[in-house]
Amino acid sequence: MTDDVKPAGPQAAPARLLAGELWWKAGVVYQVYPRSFQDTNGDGVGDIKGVTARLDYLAWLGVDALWLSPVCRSPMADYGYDVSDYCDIDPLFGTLADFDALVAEAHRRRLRVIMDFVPNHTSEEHPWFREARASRDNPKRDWYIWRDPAADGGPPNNWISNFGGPAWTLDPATGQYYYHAFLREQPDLNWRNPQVRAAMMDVLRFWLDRGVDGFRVDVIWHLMKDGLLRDNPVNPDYRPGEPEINSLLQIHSADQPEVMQVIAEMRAVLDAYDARVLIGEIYLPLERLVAYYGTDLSGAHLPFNFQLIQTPWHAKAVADLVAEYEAALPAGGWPNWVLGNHDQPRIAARVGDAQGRVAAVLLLTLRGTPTLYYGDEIGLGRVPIPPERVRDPWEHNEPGRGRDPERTPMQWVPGPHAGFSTVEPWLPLDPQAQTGNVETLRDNPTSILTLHRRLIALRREHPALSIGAYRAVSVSGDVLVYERWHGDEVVRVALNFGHEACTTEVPPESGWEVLLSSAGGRRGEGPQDGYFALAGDEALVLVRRAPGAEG
Ligand code: TEU
Ligand code: CA
Repeated sequence: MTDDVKPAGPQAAPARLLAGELWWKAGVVYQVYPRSFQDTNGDGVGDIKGVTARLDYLAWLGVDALWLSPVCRSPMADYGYDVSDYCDIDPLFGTLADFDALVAEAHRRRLRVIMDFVPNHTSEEHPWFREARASRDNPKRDWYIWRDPAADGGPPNNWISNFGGPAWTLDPATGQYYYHAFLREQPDLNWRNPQVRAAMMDVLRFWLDRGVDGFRVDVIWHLMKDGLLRDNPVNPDYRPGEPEINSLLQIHSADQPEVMQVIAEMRAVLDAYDARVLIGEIYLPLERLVAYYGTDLSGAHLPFNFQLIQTPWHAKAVADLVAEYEAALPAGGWPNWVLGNHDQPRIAARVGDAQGRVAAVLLLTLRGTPTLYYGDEIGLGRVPIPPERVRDPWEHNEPGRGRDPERTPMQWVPGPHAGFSTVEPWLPLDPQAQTGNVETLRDNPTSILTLHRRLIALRREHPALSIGAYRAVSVSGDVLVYERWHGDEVVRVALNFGHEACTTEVPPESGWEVLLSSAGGRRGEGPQDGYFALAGDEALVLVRRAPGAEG
């Protein structure tokens, strides 16, 4: 058997449009940060036509859905997470027609499109907020969260912005403060107001009617705040150097029980359409996270599970995490796993290039929907950002917290600007772009890109990996072992989180063989005296074939 992976056009990919909700259960989601995927008009910023131009690549890679970070109209104070019109595309990214073409072209390739929905706050330039701030008795005033100053003239309570500094800004003209969980340019909507809810449900329908396959809902756990806006208590475990937001326990500013009702309303809107998905962005501890599946699964289909981002990179810690997560899931709740996104240091930067391969095997073999962050499949690491090129406002507020290093342009070819643009891009390219790019890596049988493509293909070939059950096997030293099974097929995964070579034992039944090694090669290899060798930083995917079965 050989390990060759030949590039193939989308026509060579097996059918991937799965019936009903299976598409988001068995499929792989790929996050595109549109500013950084592909520029087509030479302004150094990625655009929608660029995403469309790269759909063949996504089909070749084998993913099932793309999630697009925000492309709606925005003054870009937070790079699209500050929306000034929910029903239009920002001219920087293109037009509604470009968007429709993207959806049509994606669907033609059997790729689903998931939009980013940012309902917690608007831009300060949204017409709703312009009206709201016009006067205290404006009909839209109550669409946002306004309060009189405290007795000393300061903010109404002690809440802190997620980007540092106060979460309240005084509007001098009307003499009241408005609340913003993020930038002052991102006023929070008042989700207790039924008109706000109705308007936002209409936004969902607007995009559903255009054919989008689902939403990733930004900071969904933030939508409802304490009705009395009580002070948050001080965090006794806060250590200097952490983001300022961690100095308070966010018990009153987010994660209120009333939010479940809002999410159920969103779900009801989606459920009136066929097989659309609702994904919630939620940074909460496990026991709170799983509440977002909702009573009788009336909540988010997939409350994003960021636990792998927050757990130390050790076999035992990851084993414990998987066990806790599997145990915490509600009956019928479908798991999901995330290794990185546009807010988090890249996986290769966190664990190194060698363990980055182990991480890819983990992400794509655990039970649950994986979300892959663009660029991780070519091994992008932390890209250095010179001070004069900083873009993220968080970096200006709290130096060191900036998210630019994980938002740099995708690298397509070894040529100028890595094929991302014809001009200098909005953020610098990885200095290693000449070697770390799609064209260079795609025909290399041992590249990180080939590893991703093979893992995604394996999930399609082996239902044990995409929809099979999960069973923990062992954790000993640096090696974590688990199994996935479906029908009579058993797939076993052994991950070496250490740099030293070791071995992993398989049960005495015959028929074990290697399906994939993170290092490439070894396919079809059997055990030696009941053991498989594991190199340092190597992960193996094994399969047990019934004796006599063809491989
Ligand atoms: O992020 C929410 C959010 O909580 C993160 O910024 C978080 O504070 C941090 O990254 C956790 O380590 C979402 C978007 O993903 C982000 O890009 C936006 O800036 C933010 O909401 C505001 O819309
Ligand atoms: Ca552009």
